[in-house]
Amino acid sequence: MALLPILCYPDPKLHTVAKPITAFDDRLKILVADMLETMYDAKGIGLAATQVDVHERLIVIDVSEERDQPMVLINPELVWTSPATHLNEEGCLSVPGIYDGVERFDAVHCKAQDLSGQARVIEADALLAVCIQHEMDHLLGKVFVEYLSPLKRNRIKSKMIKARREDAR
Ligand code: K1U
Ligand code: ZN
Repeated sequence: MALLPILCYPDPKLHTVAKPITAFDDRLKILVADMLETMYDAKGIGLAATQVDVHERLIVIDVSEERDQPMVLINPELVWTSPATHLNEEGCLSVPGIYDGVERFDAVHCKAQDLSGQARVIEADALLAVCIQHEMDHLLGKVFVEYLSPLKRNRIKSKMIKARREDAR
């Protein structure tokens, strides 16, 4: 297994639209194992393949307290969204240190395939529903800061660029 480098906003590669996965092979199993290792190491509750520069429709999630309930969602699609929405505080491993509110559906039903290609529907609410929506946005090339005002987004962009420059010194 390997830790994968996570792309940092405003890297333009984060805006790539991911393609569906068609081969449920050993390469996919290794990628999933590496993404889970990377997510746990970074203390995240989710990770989209886009964030590790792989532009395929794959996300991994673990919202359990014990960090022992990994979920693998391949080719996810929302098949139902609740009428109610609410504002959630979100963070992102690609935008370290930034947290802000994003309006999300309270609950979603998400159809996805597992590592063997078997399709199932996950009924999610609370943090899992928020995380699924956040990760599915990554697969569309959307980062949560794009829901914020242009003023906030530009401040975040400048902060990230400055932090990267200082890290490189
Ligand atoms: O996609 C990612 O960058 C992972 C991201 C997922 C996420 C966090 C919060 C709300 C929605 C989606 C993270 O895991 S950031 C880590 C973090 O800040 C966090 C960890 C546990 C609970 C809440 C936030
Ligand atoms: Zn994110």
